Amino acid sequence: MLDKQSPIPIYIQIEEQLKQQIQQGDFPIGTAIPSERELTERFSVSRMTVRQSITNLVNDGLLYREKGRGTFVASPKVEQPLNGLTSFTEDMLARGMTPSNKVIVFEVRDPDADIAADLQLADGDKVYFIERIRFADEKTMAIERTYLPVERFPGLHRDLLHGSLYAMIEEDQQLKISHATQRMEAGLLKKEDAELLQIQSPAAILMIERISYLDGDLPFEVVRSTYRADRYKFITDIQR
Ligand code: 16G
Repeated sequence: MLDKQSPIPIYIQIEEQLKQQIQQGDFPIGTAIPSERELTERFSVSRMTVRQSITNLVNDGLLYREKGRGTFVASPKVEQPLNGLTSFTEDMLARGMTPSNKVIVFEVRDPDADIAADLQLADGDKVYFIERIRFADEKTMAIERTYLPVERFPGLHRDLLHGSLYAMIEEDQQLKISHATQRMEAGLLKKEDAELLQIQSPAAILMIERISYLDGDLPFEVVRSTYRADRYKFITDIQR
């Protein structure tokens, strides 16, 4: 099964074979792959070699490890287009997944200078700070930290945020969301966020900051999101 004469390193050949088996459905989503010991015997290679192949597949998000339990086949990543201004709820529903949220923090605060500038606030204006964990089919996907101007949404309370923020703005408040600017960068999961997302650190994340505007160029939210890199793939259509 392995070609020991090939210039392709053995651990990569094993990785490719396991990948193929995952893609063919030989190991269905959520099931354990054979143990390191079994794979070592099957391929007649060292445990180090097998471990390297598995680590690569874990890093690519095809497998995940659970301490003391084994290595399992991960669900395929969510493919998230970056060119539409959609909400988390809309995105998950469009994929046939069930979105849910957990509001961790809801409070009124004095904004930092950068948030105040992005939201074009006047001196003394306050913001709601909302920290939510976002789930799809009960699995953690992202943490969103949202800042909204209190003045634009008087009377907002925690219970309204168990559903969609955008639906609340557009349907309840009858406001028109028009456009947004996003910045994205790679990062490593912080310890406190690992607990919220119920995953082990170190893990790769994608940090997205979105400033969104209502009709008339009025900024209404700054959102700093931490997306699980093992659950997301971002896509854009580009033209020339
Ligand atoms: C998305 C947006 C976020 C927005 C949220 C509303 C990104 C990076 N972020 O997650 O800015 O606040 O959707 O979702 O796409 P909701 O209407 O489901 O609460």
